[in-house]
Amino acid sequence: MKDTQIKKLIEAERKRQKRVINLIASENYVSKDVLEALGSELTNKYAEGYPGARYYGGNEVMDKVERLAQERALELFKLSPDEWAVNVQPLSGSPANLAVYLALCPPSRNPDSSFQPARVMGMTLAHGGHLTHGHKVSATGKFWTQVPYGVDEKTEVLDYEKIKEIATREKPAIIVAGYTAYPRIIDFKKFREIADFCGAYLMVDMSHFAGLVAGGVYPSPFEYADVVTTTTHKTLRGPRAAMIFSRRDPPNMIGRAGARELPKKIDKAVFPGLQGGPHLNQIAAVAVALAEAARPEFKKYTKQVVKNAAALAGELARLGWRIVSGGTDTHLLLVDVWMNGKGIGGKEASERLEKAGIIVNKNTIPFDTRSPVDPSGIRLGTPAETTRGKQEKDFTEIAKKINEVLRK
Ligand code: DSN
Repeated sequence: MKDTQIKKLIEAERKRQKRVINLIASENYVSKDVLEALGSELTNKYAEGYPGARYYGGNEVMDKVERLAQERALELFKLSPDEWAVNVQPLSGSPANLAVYLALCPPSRNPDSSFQPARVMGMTLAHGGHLTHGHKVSATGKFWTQVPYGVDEKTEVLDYEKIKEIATREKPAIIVAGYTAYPRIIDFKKFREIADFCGAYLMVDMSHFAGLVAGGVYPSPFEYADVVTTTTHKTLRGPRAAMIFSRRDPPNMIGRAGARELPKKIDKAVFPGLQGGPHLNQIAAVAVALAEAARPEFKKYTKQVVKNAAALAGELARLGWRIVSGGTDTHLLLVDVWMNGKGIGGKEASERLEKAGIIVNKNTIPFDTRSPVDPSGIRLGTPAETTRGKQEKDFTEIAKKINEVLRK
């Protein structure tokens, strides 16, 4: 590289990544093949539109790239192309979620031409939901009205009766399940029943656990959801990008006007609704990651990710730290480091850990009494360090080191 300034910065970041223990639950380390696809000449091409229907010439190769990514995505999650479609163009998770709301329940206008926002039922940010599940600071909370739900105060897990009660009362157009800081398995069947009961679409945002679904260590949402969104760079271990899967015949749409229209609506919402030219280098890198995730080694990897998270949670609990919901079934855990004033704040915890070479993020815990800028918790995840070969015994050691640093 001739640009020495950027070259130095890339080198510095490469070294930083090597030096630290990375426990950011949403990060991972991609393969050389993924990097090669990302850094390829595919970045030079405009391909607005979809395979076979582009607005620019010269797209015969790009069509093949995009179709291959679509085929691999459906195959990885064991989906028949007769039942499911997938859009691989979203640049990342936030635009993917926005595209779904735009497609399924666009804001309408009142007679006085003011906006009439539809209702999106999503988990509140403080309990583990994502900004794009309707939080007021996100466009999704400005053009849609969030119907918030959360976890039970005592158990810190989802209370499906309560969720049903809220959905029945508020009648949202979409119910979103799948979160950024929820360490437990989600009962998608129960969500389907609730969605059917109140006539809502069921959208699952599996960004965090997509890799675990692919590896067979987390239940697949596809049997129950109408739409599934996912980023591709977390447990799935691909480049930063996203995908939207949509059912050709959503159960509560069969026979109704608009049935079989869902994938078309999603495609239109992504392009031209929200985005311009797709990033085909990124889509090619997604295709590479999808093929990698279909290999037996990836299954082993995801098993280890979950075992490692259990080992980390178990040892931290043994050392006296409160783990939100009492543990984890996934790749992540939330540690209550504040413990009602007996411990330290999440901000201080993450800063101290960073100084000791352990990278985490501060995180609210359900019913947090502190603020999001200095919450009561930290979120820890095992995907990145498992990619580097760490096992349970290593995570037990990491837990000990975390304990030392936090108790100083
Ligand atoms: N920022 C991601 C996470 O860390 O979970 C979600 O978008």
